Amino acid sequence: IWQQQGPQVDMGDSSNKKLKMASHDADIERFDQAFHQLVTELIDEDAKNPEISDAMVRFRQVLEYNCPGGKRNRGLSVITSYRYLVNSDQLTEENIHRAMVVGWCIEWLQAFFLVLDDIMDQSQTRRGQPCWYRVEEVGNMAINDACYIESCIYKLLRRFCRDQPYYVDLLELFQGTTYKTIVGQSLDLITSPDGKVNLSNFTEERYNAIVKYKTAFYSFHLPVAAAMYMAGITSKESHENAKTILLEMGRFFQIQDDYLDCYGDPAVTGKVGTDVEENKCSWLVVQALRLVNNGQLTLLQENYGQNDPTKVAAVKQLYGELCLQDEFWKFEESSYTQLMTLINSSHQDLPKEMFVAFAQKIYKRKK
Ligand code: DMA
Ligand code: MG
Ligand code: MG
Ligand code: MG
Repeated sequence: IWQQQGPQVDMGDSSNKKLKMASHDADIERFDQAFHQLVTELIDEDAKNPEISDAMVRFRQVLEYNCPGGKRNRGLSVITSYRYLVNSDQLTEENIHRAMVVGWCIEWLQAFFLVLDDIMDQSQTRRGQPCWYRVEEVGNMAINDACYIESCIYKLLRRFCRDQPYYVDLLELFQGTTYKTIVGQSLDLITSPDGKVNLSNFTEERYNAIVKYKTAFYSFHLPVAAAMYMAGITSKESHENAKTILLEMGRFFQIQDDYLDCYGDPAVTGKVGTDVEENKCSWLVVQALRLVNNGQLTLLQENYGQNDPTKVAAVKQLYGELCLQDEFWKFEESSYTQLMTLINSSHQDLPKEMFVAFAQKIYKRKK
């Protein structure tokens, strides 16, 4: 449906498109295979050192439990974007493999954030299995495991990209993006203090800042910016233009995540929501605050942000009375149209279909 709605996007030369898309399924298969090779690459050498081999046995488990099993949208976007950005003579086996490594580095970065996010958000499940910190005998050790996962990113980049002209750009991009995400997580956490419900902190402005920093940079800007550097695109203007579109997509993605926290099917999303209990500045509560009357505001104040199923149910019932699902569907429609307009109106050298392909992966998602 989405393809038929909103402004049409010029897809460019269709034969070229076919060539680029033909490899998509094969890319997914190769991407998944590359995972095991990268784990071996990271673990095997140190596993031979008897002084530290016990830690390596653990870290192999850490990686296998936490890095795969997701949608892999972020990692795969590096490869898809790279295909859109380079000439076919640059699409060598080696270059594609390096794009896969960088794609996995983003999945590693995501795993690092999620292991910690689940501790901070007191979540129970992730990707259909218990959150890592909840696995027996893991507990607080998950904190060091997360640090290990992050350190792998730089091992992989060094091992596979050190001789490439874009190596330093990639390093700075990963480090800069990590910093922004940490800032976003901090804003998220200080806006949802334990046991101190203050709904007046939940403004649109604060909401936009949280989601831009905690989600949009690492999930949307990072994969495409990485592919751009790998393709030799360093112009500041091109990077700024791409960033504008990608941050808008990222904002929409986190709004969906907030919607799914309440209305998603845990069997599909693989996680059970905790936003109401955890006093989160979620898109839903921000919309609710826009729509409530005085009585409903009091109800919200008395029931939000507490670990009590009856109170959580009261909040969700209020969401129902305020028709927040309809609000979301309306928002999803208009957001898609707005994004396509933004993509079409941007005067830049980058292929529009690269952005459209990314957008089509996320709109109307159920997980
Ligand atoms: C996630 O926000 C952000 C990061 C950086 C992991 P969230 O807590 O809403 O994510 P989830 O719903 O997946 O726990
Ligand atoms: Mg969370
Ligand atoms: Mg969180
Ligand atoms: Mg969430």
